[in-house]
Order: sequence, then C-alpha cells, then structure tokens
Amino acid sequence: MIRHSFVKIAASLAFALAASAAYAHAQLEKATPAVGGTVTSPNEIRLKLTEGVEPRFSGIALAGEGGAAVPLGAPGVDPADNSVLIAKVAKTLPPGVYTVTWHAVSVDTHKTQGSFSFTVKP
Ligand SMILES: [Cu+2]
Repeated sequence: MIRHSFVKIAASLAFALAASAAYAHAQLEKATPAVGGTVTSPNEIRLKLTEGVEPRFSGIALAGEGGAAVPLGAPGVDPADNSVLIAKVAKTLPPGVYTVTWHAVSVDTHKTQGSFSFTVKP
C-alpha cells in the first residue's frame, strides 16, 4: 500500500517536471488585470499567452470570494494577435478578491491551464 502510493507520487512528480520543461506551450505571459494586481472593476479579462491559441477550445472563468462564478462573455482572441485571449466582464464587479482560471489549447494543440487572483478595490 505504501509502496503503491510512492510509485504514484513519483509518477506525478515526473509528470510535473516534464510539464514545466515544456516551455513551448501557451503559458501566461501577461494578464490584465495583472496577476496579484489591485484594480477598479475591469471591462474585460485579457491574457497574453506565449503562443497562439484556439479560442473555440480555450476559456476563461472568473470567480468571486467564496467561489461564486461571475458571468463572462464568450472567449475570443484579439483579431490582431491570436496569443491574446479575451473575455468581456458583463457587469461591474463589487470590491473583493477574484480568481481567474484559464485553459488554452495552443495552435500546436497542446493544452495548458492556470489561475491567478486580482483584487477589485473599493
Ligand atoms: Cu506547445
């Protein structure tokens, strides 16, 4: 039983190392609102990734404190730059901490995902 768990942990560590070595995939380069930033209520979530992405297979979700989902418009890419994934924020966000969770399928079909938080100031 213990030995079995060890093998599983070793396997997931190896996977994590392989994933972090694969820097060519679409990783988050810059976010607006910024990662950890404090802002007024944003009109959109804009994610600059390191690689072009397929908007049909990529997405952004926003959650408020306590995990309540905040509605966003359908995700799209900047017409001038397919490495910029954008989702409109449908309403004014009350002050608080928000978590952005994104997933992307890059043009080379590799999948990546991540999350970060920002704060809307009073
Ligand atoms: Cu890739």
